Order: sequence, then C-alpha cells, then structure tokens
Amino acid sequence: MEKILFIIPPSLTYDRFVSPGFNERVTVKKSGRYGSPITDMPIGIISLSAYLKKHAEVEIKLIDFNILLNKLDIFKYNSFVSLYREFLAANDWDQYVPDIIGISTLFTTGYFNMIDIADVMRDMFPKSLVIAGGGVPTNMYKRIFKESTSFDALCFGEGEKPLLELVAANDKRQFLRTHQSWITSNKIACQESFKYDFIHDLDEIPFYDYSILDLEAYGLSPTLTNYASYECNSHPFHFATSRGCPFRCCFCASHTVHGRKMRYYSINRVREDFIRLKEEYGAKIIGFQDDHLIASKKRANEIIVIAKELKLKLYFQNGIAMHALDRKMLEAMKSAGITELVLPIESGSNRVLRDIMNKPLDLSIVKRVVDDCRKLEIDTYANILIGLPGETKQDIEDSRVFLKSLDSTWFRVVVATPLVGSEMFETCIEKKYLSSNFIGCDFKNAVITTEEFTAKYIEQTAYSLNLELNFVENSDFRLKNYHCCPK
Ligand code: B12
Repeated sequence: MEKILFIIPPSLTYDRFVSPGFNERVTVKKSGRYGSPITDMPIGIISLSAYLKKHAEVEIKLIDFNILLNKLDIFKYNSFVSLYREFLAANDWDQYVPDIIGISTLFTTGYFNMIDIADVMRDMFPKSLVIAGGGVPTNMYKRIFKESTSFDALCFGEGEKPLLELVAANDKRQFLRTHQSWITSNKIACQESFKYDFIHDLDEIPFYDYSILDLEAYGLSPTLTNYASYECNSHPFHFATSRGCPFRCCFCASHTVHGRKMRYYSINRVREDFIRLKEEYGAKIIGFQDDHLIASKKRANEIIVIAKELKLKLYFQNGIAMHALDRKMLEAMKSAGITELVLPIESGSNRVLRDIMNKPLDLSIVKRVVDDCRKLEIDTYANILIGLPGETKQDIEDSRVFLKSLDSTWFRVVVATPLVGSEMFETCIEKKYLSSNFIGCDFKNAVITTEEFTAKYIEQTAYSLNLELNFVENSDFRLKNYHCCPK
C-alpha cells in the first residue's frame, strides 16, 4: 500500500496574510486582522485521489494550509515555515512517513509557499519522493529547479495518468526519467520537452473523493458567501463537468494545464454524481468550476434541468460566456432557482475586448444580458479588469462611461494580473512592464507599469471605480429598486 500525502500551500504570501492591503477582505482572529485565504474544494486533488484509489492500492491524506489558516483562532508565527513545522510536529505527521508527497500549486501567489513546503518536507522525510503539480509547476519549472533542490519531479499538466503510472512503477526514480509528463532537473538540463497525458473521456475519472476533505471547513469558502443570497446553513460542493476552454483571452493561463480542446463528463455521469452528492453528503448547493460550462447550450440546459429536478442550488462562480446567455437560457436558469450570475464582462471598452484581450464579446451583448437578467430578477456580478498592457487611460475612461450606464447589480473591479502561462505575462516580460514583486501579485495589487500608466495609478483607479460603480452610482439606487435581493 503506497502512502500519498497531498499538500495545498497557502495561496497567498505571508506578507499579504499578516498585512492585508487596505482594499482587501480581512479575517479577524483573537491575535489581529489577517488576509483571507479562499478555500474552495480542491477538485484537482479529489480527482487524483479518486483515480488512484480506483486503480491502485493507496492510502491518501491531505493537508490544506488554507483551511488551517482559516481555522486558527490565534496566529503567532513569524513565518509560514514555522507554522508548517509546528503543525506537522504537533499532529504527529513526522511519524507518518509518506512514500510520495504531492504539492498542488495552482496559483502564482503560492509559488514561494510551495518551495518552502518542499524544503520542509525534504528535511523531514529525506526518503520520500517530493513532487508537485498544477499551473505553477507546469509553467515555472525552470525557475523552481533553479531555486530549490527539494523536488524529485514536477508534473506537466493534468496529473491523473502520470501520477498513477508513477505509483505503479517499481523503480520510481527510473520511471520519472522516462515519462514525458514528468519534469526533472536533468531533463531540463538536456533541454527535453514535456507532453500532456490527458484523460480524454472524463467519465474514466470516478466520483470525486470528497471523503478526504474536512467538509465543514470547506463550507466556509468566501467565494460563495460573497453572494447576497447565499444561505449560511448550507454547504457548497464544488464540481466541474468539463475541462478545457477554446478561447484565447490574453489574461488567462488555464489552457497551459488543461489545453484548449473541450472534454466532458457525460450528462448521465453528471446526474449520477449529483444524486450521490445529495444522498451521501446531503449536498444542497453545487459550485461549478468549469472554465467554459456553456460550450454546448444543449448540454448546459440538460445540467440545469437535472439540478432543478434534484432541487440543487447552482452557483457559476467563474462566470459564463455571455454570448450563450440568450433569453431562453436565462429563463431556464431562473426557473431552476438561479438568482445570481457572475458575468465575465472584463472591460467596458470594445477596443480593449477585441484588440487587447482577444475576447469574443461585444458590449451590445453585455447590455442585452444585463437587461434580461434585471427583468428576470437575476442579480448580476460584473467582473471588470483594468491595467492591461496596451490599454490607455482613454480606454479606461470609455469603460467607466459604459459601465456607469449598465444596470449590473454589482461590479467586481480588479487590476490586471500577469498570470504565469498567460499571453499577457509574455507581453509584460518582453516589454519589461513588471515590477519585481510580480510573483506575490493578486487582483488587488497591481504590478504592471507601461508607457501609459503606473501600477499605482491602476490600483487607485480600480479602487475609485469600485466605489463609483457599486456605491455612488449603484444601479439599484439609480433604478429606485430598494427591496432586498430576491431569494
Ligand atoms: C477552482 C479555482 C480556484 C479555487 C481553487 C480551489 C483549489 N484549491 O483547487 C479558488 C477559488 C480558491 C481560486 C482562487 C484563485 N484563483 Co483560481 N481557479 C480555479 C479554476 C477555475 C479551477 C481549478 C480546478 O479545479 N481545475 C480542475 C482540476 C481538475 O484541475 P487542477 O486543479 O488544475 O488539477 C489538475 C492539475 O493541475 C494537476 N495537479 C494539481 N495539483 C497536483 C498535484 C500533484 C502532486 C500532481 C501530480 C498533479 C496536480 O492534476 C490535477 C488533475 O488533473 C482554475 C481554472 C482551471 N480550469 O484550472 C482557476 C485558476 C487556477 N485560478 C487562477 C487564479 C489567478 C486565482 C486567484 C489568484 C484569483 C484571485 N481571486 O485572486 C485566486 C488565488 C487564491 C488566493 N490568492 O487566495 C488562475 C491561476 C493562474 C496563475 N498562474 O496563477 C487559474 C488558472 C484561472 C485562469 N484564468 O488563469 N481558484
């Protein structure tokens, strides 16, 4: 029986945790005010766990440091490293010697935490294999191997098949030398290239292994509690019914892990899994994590009908491609009890959408969808980004004027963040637009300075746009709509 320990590093830096920015959500503990780690269920890990358990004899455990940070009443550590060490020692993890330690790092913001955890684990368990997977290892492997000697290998792209083969291999180190989805320092030195090893029919992955999660703790995830209509007495269960996205938005890095071709779970599987979530776990709410749920309108409709039959409440927290949100689709959503939608509008300037973001969206569609949602009493949360390379102050002004005329319920205005793996990141590197702290950056903390604007200007403009669109010009006030949001 192979023992596998998965670890999820804190997804924000220590500095951001102990001194959150003025414009960030904070968590209050007995010892003070701290940044607020987001804790959606880690679908990648519960998918890997389910797949391994189906095909191999494994014992799987998980430590999610974001959950731990949220649960601590008092934070007394002068670094995350002291937290890791004390937590592992206090909970007897040093007695549990895993064969494989797998760190999952999806976000650039978790980069240094991942390196520190690998170093701590290497020190505690010199004989275990230390590996990592997710968007950060896939895109930053050269830098990781330069900065740390603690990793045996990094996974390129999705991990189900590569990890299963690693678990099954008798000589694991030899296997890592030969398989093309495993990145090692030697292969980098020999300039070898790496390949994805995707599962094409997602039905091959069994029901996600929710059993390894501390479900109640994940229930506190702020991504859903942010919604006005969220009912605190119920648990969100995260789920993805597809992988991949064909679009080429310049700010997105998701394709570097999942590719651009859509892959799906069958509708029957979605139904079976929803029923199981309901019956085994008492699920009432599903939080979708698909990048492009509405790639097929017919399929999306079928999913909505299933949820309606099963009386499950649905949240689409990543937003839904707006061109697919025609009146019929919105009506179907409303009749299934959907009372809010995140709209990935991204900019109120057609020039920025088309020429800079490569986003297949036109503002006439935005206006139509927002107006339809208003009529159907669906609250809308408009995602807006400013500060991309190539964007001008005039573009931001054009965007502001358009957004002020839009009746979206709320606006989430954030600063453009150069995600490693995105086209925007490459542009920033090429043009030397990035400040040195870009690794810790998140959507509140601007790091791009161009010939047109400074990072500080973008941060301040995003903040004032937030005040202007959500409060001074609040659409509900403007429309004299004073009743509470619909339930
Ligand atoms: C769900 C999600 C979240 C959840 C994550 C929950 C979790 N722990 O998994 C939450 C809400 C917390 C989140 C937050 C953020 N997110 Co997010 N998120 C996603 C999203 C939509 C889906 C992730 C997912 O479930 N994918 C499906 C599963 C199956 O894939 P996976 O998790 O990648 O896992 C596979 C592989 O990566 C690999 N793998 C993963 N771990 C491991 C470990 C080992 C050992 C191995 C071998 C393999 C392996 O195998 C897995 C199975 O195939 C992705 C987009 C996407 N589709 O990936 C963005 C994405 C990961 N997020 C992104 C970003 C930027 C953020 C935020 C920074 C945004 C923000 N608001 O500030 C924050 C960061 C957190 C913070 N600072 O607090 C970017 C990351 C890019 C980057 N370079 O940083 C992505 C790629 C979106 C994008 N448009 O580019 N996010």
